[in-house]
Amino acid sequence: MPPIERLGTSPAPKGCCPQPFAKDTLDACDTVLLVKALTESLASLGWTDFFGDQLEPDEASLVPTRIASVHRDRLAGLSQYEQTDLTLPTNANTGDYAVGDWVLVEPHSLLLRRRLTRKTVLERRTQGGRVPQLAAANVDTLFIVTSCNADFNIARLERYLALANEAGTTPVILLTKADTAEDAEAYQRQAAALQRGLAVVMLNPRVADAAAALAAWCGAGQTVALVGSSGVGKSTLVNTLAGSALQAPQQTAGIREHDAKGRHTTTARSLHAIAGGGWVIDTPGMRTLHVSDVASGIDTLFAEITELAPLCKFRDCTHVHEPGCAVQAALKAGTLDPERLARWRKLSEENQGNTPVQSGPRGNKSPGGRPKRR
Ligand SMILES: Nc1nc2c(ncn2[C@@H]2O[C@H](COP(=O)(O)OP(=O)(O)OP(=O)(O)O)[C@@H](O)[C@H]2O)c(=O)[nH]1
Ligand SMILES: [Mg+2]
Ligand SMILES: [Zn+2]
Repeated sequence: MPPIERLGTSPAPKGCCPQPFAKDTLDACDTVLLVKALTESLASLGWTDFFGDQLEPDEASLVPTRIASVHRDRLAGLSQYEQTDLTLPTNANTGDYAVGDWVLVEPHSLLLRRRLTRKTVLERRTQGGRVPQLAAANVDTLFIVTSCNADFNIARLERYLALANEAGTTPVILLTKADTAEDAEAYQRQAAALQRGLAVVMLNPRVADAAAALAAWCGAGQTVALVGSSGVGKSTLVNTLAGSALQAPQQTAGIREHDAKGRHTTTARSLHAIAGGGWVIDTPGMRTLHVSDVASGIDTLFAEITELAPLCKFRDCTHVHEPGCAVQAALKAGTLDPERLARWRKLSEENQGNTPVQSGPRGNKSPGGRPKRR
């Protein structure tokens, strides 16, 4: 992995012991300045008190490191001092870590000692997969990228939104390839109607202006991640956000003309510095997105339905045939879109079907009771 220059400090030689903890060689004033400078640089990597508060007193000599890329057999990390491959603890699997994770590393051996609890985690279930796959961790904003062409699919965008809501990240829809569409505004209108207060940004990832259009969500200490189908322009946008400092651009490739499908050019997740501050995570294009354990994410997405449910006569109303159903009443009154209700029903049912049922102490079953992995 090439050095990331924006960190400002020249990387220490591999395995070199970081110095912030050798305080006895400095006077008190130097120590305060040094600790302040290091904290600022850690903060620019996305470190906050949320992670600092997790450190135990005997962990002061370990180096906080952010996972920069995850491969099948190797993990790369980024600290204030260097970028380096990390040594995994025995029996650990690279699949246990997500790009964006904070871990504590031994300075000499580069042994990964412990992962810190995540503030947010994006995970998805693959078809038939028992354990959800980790997409990215500690992400502040999820850029859901789609194009103004055959890739644009409302039901799929709603799945991404449910995932982002559940993960606690702010979703923003990015619409690319407006230059190839006849009526790009129609795509923008449809996207904006998907969730209350949802930001939708139309941009061309190939031009430098794209960075300015996203400045509100980027900046020092912020982490954004890009998700979406193959070929929508995620890696092109990473290269534009990284700007001229980028030494090894992400590979990009044209799409198939006849159906606008991409070629799955990106195959691993990776973290990149944004020229104006902050970090962006590139991810491989997803073919399908199955939902599981995202009940509250669905509630936020379909707020107009969620809000009506308590007004129904029966607490367990299915909003299909029950008397006194506020949802059916809204449908009849024309204040609720029947297509939204149909998609809410389909997504909720799929989510319930995929969410493990937990048995309580008396054998009571409660859906969605699985404790969240963080
Ligand atoms: N005309 C036009 N082309 C674009 C735009 N955005 C991206 N492209 C092109 O779309 C193609 C695919 O872009 P990539 O950045 O490789 O797409 P990706 O989302 O990273 O794809 P995967 O890595 O396969 O998931 C490239 O040829 C880009 O130049 C746009 O707004 N307009
Ligand atoms: Mg890509
Ligand atoms: Zn009802």
